[in-house]
Formats: sequence, structure tokens, C-alpha cells
Amino acid sequence: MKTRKFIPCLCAATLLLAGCGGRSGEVTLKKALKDKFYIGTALSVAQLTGGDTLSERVARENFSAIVPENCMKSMFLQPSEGSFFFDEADKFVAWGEANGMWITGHCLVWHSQAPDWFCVGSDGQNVSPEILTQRLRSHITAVVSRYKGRIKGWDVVNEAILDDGSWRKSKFYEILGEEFIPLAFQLAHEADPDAELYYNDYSMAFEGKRSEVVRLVKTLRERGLRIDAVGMQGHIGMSYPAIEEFEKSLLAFAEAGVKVMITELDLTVLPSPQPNAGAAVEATFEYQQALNPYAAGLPDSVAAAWTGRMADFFRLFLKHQDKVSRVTLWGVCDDDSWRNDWPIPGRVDYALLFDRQGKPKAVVGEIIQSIKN
Ligand code: 9MR
Repeated sequence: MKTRKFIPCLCAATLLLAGCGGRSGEVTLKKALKDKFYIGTALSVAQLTGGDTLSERVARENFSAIVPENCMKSMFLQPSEGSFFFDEADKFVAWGEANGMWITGHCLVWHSQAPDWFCVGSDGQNVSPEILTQRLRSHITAVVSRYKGRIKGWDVVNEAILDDGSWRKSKFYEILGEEFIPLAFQLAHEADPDAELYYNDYSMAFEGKRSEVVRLVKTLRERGLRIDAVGMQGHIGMSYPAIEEFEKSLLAFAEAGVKVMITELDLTVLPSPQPNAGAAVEATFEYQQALNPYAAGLPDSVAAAWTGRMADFFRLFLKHQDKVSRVTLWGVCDDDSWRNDWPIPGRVDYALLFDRQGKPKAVVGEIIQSIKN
């Protein structure tokens, strides 16, 4: 079971808003946003198995959509070739159904958290295009058809394009070139023709990435393949990205003919040697005390700046609610966030909408109020 760190809360606004936590009859985030877009959260295995009842309750009461933080990645679903492990994913889907959630699957094809066997043979060499095609077919078909009609949308391919618009030289790319993406979309569609299909990536505000993702969407559509939305991961910081650049990308993707989803939203307050790294998992740094400034609590001034920036992003999503189909936070309460351990392990961050006691932060009240007005 996760041990929650108690951090004195210095933010008076949070106390004032403690009433918005989701007790029956109160206006919660999901009620307020009901006619706008889904408001989602990533859930981890601890929340599925009763090890974290606080986050489970907060998720149930405040969110209308869920995505698995880790348990549907290929290294967990198919750790060795042909042997699937669905126990946790099954629990995740059952929990989502029992609680009336829109369920997204994450993610079918990703260079990270993929098992070694997927792309490499026993000789240590890349497998042939034919073998990789067959492995993609059996993985995607098994996973998507297992949850046919229950998982409503899939992150089919995750993080294939780099910030400058060039392609990530993943094993999938080395073996199949750009064709691995259309192939994955085609296989997912064959396995569940009703499921929505998405391309998902971070740092989408970069111009190079924006144009290449637009090209990708257009190519898929020209080839008659289904793609419903682009997922803009929202791993943002206090100084990055410029909200105008984020908006340009949102509009460019919508213009290309798909919906936009903000898929992995979290706003770090912590300093970073590489603030605009997005979610590049390889960008990690050693712990230094000086880079963990809020371990004992978040000063009011910093909390207010955080609230302002998160509110600005939500204002943007609401402004474009005709284009945005879902906004998903990457975790429920601050303690859950991967941001506490990336890009520097062992820090105390405040990246999500609910604090370590499961209380909604000031911004939640602001979002609800702005919709009421
Ligand atoms: O939050 C996830 C974390 O628990 C894992 O250790 C990490 C492994 O790379 O993946 C995290 O989730 C990632 C998501 O699946 C894809 N976009 C970036 C997210 C943060 O790294």
C-alpha cells in the first residue's frame, strides 16, 4: 500500500474549496464539464486493487473517463511471446464499467515499455519486417478484441515523432519504416471497428512535431484509415510551453480533420535542468536538494501561480470545446504523479488537480465557477 506523505497545506484557497470534493449533491468537476468534454484520469494498479482507496474514491466521484497508467503496455500484457497477462487490465476495465467511465486503452504500440522479444530475435538482431508485422498483428488483435465494445478508444501509437518533426528511430521504425503506423491503425480497426483510434504524443507545441503529426493524420485519412483524434499529452511546466503555441497545435490538428484530446495533463512546479523535455523518459538527472524546494509544503505565491497557469489551460480547452473531446489528468492526487520521480527521483511535486489529502485544489473551484458563469 502506498504511504501518503503529509505535507502542510499553505494554500488557504484549497481549504475554502474543500467542499467541492465530490460528496453527493455537490457540483463536481465531472458534473460541471458534462456537456463540454470528458474529464479523465490515469489510474494505476494500486487504485484497482484496493491499495489506494483515497485516489479510488476521488477518481470515482470527480472523473468521467479513465486510462490505465501502465497495465496495458505491451511489456505487461505480453511479457513473453504468446503468453498474455490480462488480470490487471481486466480489473481496470471492470472498475471503469462499474463506475460508468469512458475507457481508453493505452497503448498498443510504444517504443518504451515494450518487451525486448517484440522486435529482436534470439540472435540479438532485429527481426524481419514480416515477423514484426505478424507480432503486431497478434498483439493488437488479441488485446483490442478482448475488450471489444468495452474499451471505447485506443492510443494506437504513442510517441513516434520527435520534437523537430523527424521520426524516432525506434525498433518499429528501423524495421518497418513509417509503415508501422498505418499497419497498427488498420489492425486495431479490424479488431474492433467501433473503437475510436488515436495518435498520442508529448511536446506537441513544437512547430516541427506539429507539422509532422498533421502530415501523419492526413496520410492516414487519405489512405482511408480510421483516426479519430490526436492526443496532446499535457506534461507541462510553469514556463513551457507557450500557451499560444499549444493552441496553434490544437487548431492545426482539428483543421486536419480529427478531434483533439489532452491526454496526460500534469503541471509541475519544480525546477528542471531541461524544462521543455516533455515526457522524454531518457531525460533524467540526479537528485539535488536545491532542486526539491517544496518538500515541506507549497508557498501560497507558488500555489497561486500554479492555479493561474492551470486555469489558463482549462480556459483554452473550454474555448475550443467543439474540438476537444477529452481532457485527462495523468493521475488523481499529487502523491500519485510520476512527476515526483521524473526527471529527478524522490522530489515532492504538486502537479495534479487534487492534493495529497484528496482535496480539490483552488483551480477545480475556478473551473466549476467559470462554467456556471
Ligand atoms: O506514468 C507512467 C510511469 O509510471 C512509468 O514508469 C513510465 C514509463 O515510461 O510511463 C509513464 O507514463 C507515460 C505514458 O505511458 C506515455 N507518456 C509519458 C508518460 C510519462 O512518462
